[in-house]
Amino acid sequence: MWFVPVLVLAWTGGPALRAPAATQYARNACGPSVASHDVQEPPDVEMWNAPLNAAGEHELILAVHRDGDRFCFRYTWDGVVRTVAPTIRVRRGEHFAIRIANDIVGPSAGESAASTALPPCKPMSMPAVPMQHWVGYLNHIIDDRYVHMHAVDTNLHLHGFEGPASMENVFLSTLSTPMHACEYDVTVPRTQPPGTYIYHTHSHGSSDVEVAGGLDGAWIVEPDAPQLARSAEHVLVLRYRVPFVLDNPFAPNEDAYVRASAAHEGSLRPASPIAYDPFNPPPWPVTYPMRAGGVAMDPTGCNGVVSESLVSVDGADAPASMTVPAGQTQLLRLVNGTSDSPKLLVLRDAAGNVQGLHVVGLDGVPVSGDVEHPLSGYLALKELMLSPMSRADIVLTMPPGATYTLSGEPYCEGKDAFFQMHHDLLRIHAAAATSSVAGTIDSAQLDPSNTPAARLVAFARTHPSLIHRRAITFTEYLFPKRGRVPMHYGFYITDTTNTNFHEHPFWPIYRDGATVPSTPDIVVQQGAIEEWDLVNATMETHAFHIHQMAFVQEHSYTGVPVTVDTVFVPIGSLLPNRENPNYPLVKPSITRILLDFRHVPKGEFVFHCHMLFHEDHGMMGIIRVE
Ligand SMILES: [Cu+2]
Repeated sequence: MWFVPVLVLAWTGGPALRAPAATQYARNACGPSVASHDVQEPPDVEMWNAPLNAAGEHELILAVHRDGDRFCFRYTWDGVVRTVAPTIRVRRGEHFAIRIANDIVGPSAGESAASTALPPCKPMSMPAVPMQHWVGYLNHIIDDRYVHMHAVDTNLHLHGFEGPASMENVFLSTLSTPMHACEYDVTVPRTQPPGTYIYHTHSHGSSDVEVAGGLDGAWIVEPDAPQLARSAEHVLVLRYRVPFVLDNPFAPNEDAYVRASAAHEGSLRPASPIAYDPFNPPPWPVTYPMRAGGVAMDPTGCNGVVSESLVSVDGADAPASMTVPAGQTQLLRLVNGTSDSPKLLVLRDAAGNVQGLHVVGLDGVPVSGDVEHPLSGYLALKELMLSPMSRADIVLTMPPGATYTLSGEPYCEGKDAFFQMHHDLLRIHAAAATSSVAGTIDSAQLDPSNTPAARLVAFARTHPSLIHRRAITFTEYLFPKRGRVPMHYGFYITDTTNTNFHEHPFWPIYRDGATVPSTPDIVVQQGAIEEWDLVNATMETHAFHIHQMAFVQEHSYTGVPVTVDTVFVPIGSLLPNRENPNYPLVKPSITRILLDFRHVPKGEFVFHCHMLFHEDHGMMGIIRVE
């Protein structure tokens, strides 16, 4: 939704979320805010060098703190207390432990306890709240449950991790034990592709506020034999600047518009569900009007009135600045660490000419499929669409004296969403090399029809009877106040292949003693290959992500199939609605992906929208692989 950064500000400033205790303890816990344009790359933590815990595992203890709108991981490394989220480096096949201690509202006992003394963590259960029903997509029933989550719980997700879900179980909560700490015992699968990943907190209902405030960082799976010196690698995390700064201070007050939208939803009368083809769904009225309360939406695109939060590069104000040696191959590990902002990135030289981006890896996965030489092959792209939590590994060799600028390009996230304005994010200067240690590497342009992603698509085309298809639909609403339940959002992700669907928020239910819910929304057989049509029936963009696996996006802005773990889901298109011109119809967009469950460990995990405001408001489902 378009209000995200505004709401981040409003919520975190509101009395409901003020820390109830230990305010003095939390203040300054995240160190000083750095206001500089010089990129300071995050410190490396090599897990194989981490101290041993009581169980004899290499262990990193990350204590989560809050200081106003900022959140941070506080940890000790080499005897120094640090508050910048580390780049966690791991090796394929390696075993280690990460402990998350929850110090948001005060010091946790689990931070200093022996690892063997930590009780197991239990899931965060949803509170008992009444269910309300509304009229939803295609006249189906919405099962709405409103909860207001306080940003006091936290946990850990290793985004892109392909091992068992039990090792980074996001259903668990640090607040579920008296010690307020969870220990994650992780073994990196030998088959985990070498590349750039991201870790972040995943506490349902507060992930947006926490990740927007700083609770994410890169984790890197090292190749078995490095192709480049570490000094030629650069970890560049795009994050909101905190304190938040809006880039359009002229946005009007949209309160009346919001109220009109909610009142409209409340006025809809139940009607018979209409018959439909899940894979060719009919147009359906939008949730939000074209005009209300003096705010008029532009039907051709963005209203242009909604502010976006400025982003930083590794905490440096944009345009940030870095210097690299000329004539030597550099590996840029670009990470979109914003909670809600897809970024369309372009690289230009000083004369404004677009430079091809040589992408060797997307979302950690080498585009060539060559896990022994992950930098050996690249796709040349003119632009890069990075959804929240998406990563791109780029090789770059610059001529002496050159300056290239990486910018976020203007584009419209949809009638009901942000207008992304142009921002120069990073200037890269090439200085004469002072050493000849790191040279150039051979990286060849790939034949896009012969990547692993292209081969899986070709297999699916020639074996349609082996492919199980689903339609997964994104919808969103504003509901009016009813009784004691205030006006609120509902965001849903629904398997609409099932023609008896009910839109409903993420709502896990656990049997006694269980650490995963017994209420999956989707059940998949291990060994299956599935094709999912991601149906966007809204006028704002979403970002699909599923845990424990990467998947293939069949068609993308790149023009070729690519393997990713997070995918941009563009808006539908508007059509006139004769019955109610103020609520035009949306012809849904369809983004098609292939999911190969042949090597996905059995278990329960989640799929969700990675616009974290949406996830927190329900747009998440539970999958069981059995
Ligand atoms: Cu979304």
